Amino acid sequence: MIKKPSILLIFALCRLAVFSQQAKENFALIQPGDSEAEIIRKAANVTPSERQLRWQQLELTAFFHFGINTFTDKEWGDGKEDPAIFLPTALDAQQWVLTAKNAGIKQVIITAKHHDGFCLWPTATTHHSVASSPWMKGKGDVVKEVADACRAYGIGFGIYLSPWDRNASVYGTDAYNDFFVAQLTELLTRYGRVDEVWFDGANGEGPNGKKQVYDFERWYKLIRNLQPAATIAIMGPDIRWVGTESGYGRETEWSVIPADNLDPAAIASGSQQDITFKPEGDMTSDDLGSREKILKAKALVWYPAETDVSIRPGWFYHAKEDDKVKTPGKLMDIYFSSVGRNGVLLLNIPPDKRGVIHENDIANLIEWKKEREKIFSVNLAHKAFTNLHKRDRFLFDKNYDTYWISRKKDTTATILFNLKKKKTFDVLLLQENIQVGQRIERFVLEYKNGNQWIEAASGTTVGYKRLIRFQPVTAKKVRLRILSSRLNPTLSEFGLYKQ
Ligand code: FUL
Ligand code: CA
Repeated sequence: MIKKPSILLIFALCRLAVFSQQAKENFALIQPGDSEAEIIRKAANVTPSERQLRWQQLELTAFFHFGINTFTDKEWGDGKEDPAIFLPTALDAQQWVLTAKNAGIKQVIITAKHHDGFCLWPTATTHHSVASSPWMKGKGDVVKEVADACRAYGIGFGIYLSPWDRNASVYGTDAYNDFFVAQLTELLTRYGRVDEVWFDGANGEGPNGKKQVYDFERWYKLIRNLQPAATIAIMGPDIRWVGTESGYGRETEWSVIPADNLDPAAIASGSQQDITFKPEGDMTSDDLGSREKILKAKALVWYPAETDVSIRPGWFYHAKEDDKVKTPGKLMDIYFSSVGRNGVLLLNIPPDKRGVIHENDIANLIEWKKEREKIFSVNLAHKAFTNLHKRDRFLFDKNYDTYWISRKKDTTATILFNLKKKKTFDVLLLQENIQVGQRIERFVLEYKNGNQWIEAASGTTVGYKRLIRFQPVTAKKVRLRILSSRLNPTLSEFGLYKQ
């Protein structure tokens, strides 16, 4: 007679299956005796968690900074504002989300509460909210309007909830952590799926101001529990601030960087992606993840860069900045320097006092989108003959999941592209498959002129996406030389374009 397997045995088998699937992790511990080669091998095998991968592939996301500051014409409110001044005359969150969508943006984040403490949703935690305003006779909910519009248009939805709160009377006491948890709980349970939670590190209290110890760990656990797919950004475990608010990321941008506070005991309880702490260490210098840095590390994490910038000088809308909206050319430059440097762009588009996005912003966004489409619609290398045999078609199939990978022992590679005829191009696109790991350390693009190979462009890291602009080149034979890589490199896509 066949004995029924015990529940315990089934449970044990299930766990085994889960663990074997999780061979890929978004962290690695470095042991004291690890050789240089072993550390490099570990770094090359760190990969994004599912939520980090989804977020990276969005490429373009938007912020909507809107709130009491929109009506006081300020950037930072002091929390003493009268909710009676919050009175948008024609608020239309569908217009906001559609504006973003028409610009090619895939996810938006609403400032549910900025530093002034004014809540854009009718919270039970404070009277300092839209419920106390004349807008819709106190029956309105901006967060809901945005969430509903996102769902209607198939756009990701995220919330910004400022830890620093200049209105809450409990700020500076233990009770504030309960207050914050109550606010988060409302936001994470009332509006359906939340894709990103953005915690700002800003605090202007100064040396004599209120001191608040944030119970981040409790907040992270709550988010993982209520919205497991949401990435937690900036003061959080999943996404790192690139380090400036200019829109320009690093030339060399590693998504795998040291995290010296990664605790082996915490890791034993699960993978880093579900461990609820923010990696610590140097996050703003020029070099975060070079060999020199990782060789000194105690642990490594996948902690990718988000590049936030406003389409206007300020984060909130000011009529006096209507003629200072970033031009399509400037937005393009930012695109190449954020998305094109292994980052995700978080572009702020602040709605005005009417509660709509101003026509100047819309015009520039649409033009920017058109110009992007013009550049990237035709890959001039498409179906070029290469020296890669069968795997070459993966480079041009517009499918990120299919990729070329060099032989296991190769940490350099030369890929020859024989274009069908002479073409003129001035933009290079490279994408590594980060589901395998970020590996490429140095590359050069060359073209053949007579008998000579001449450099057109060169760079260091690639990561999820690398874009480089260069002087126009006309050639039939082109080659990409990967000069250095951590283990064998991959390429999901290769592109040559003309601006
Ligand atoms: C900063 C804040 O102080 C600004 O007001 C804005 O929200 C920006 C995105 O982050 O830290
Ligand atoms: Ca591909």
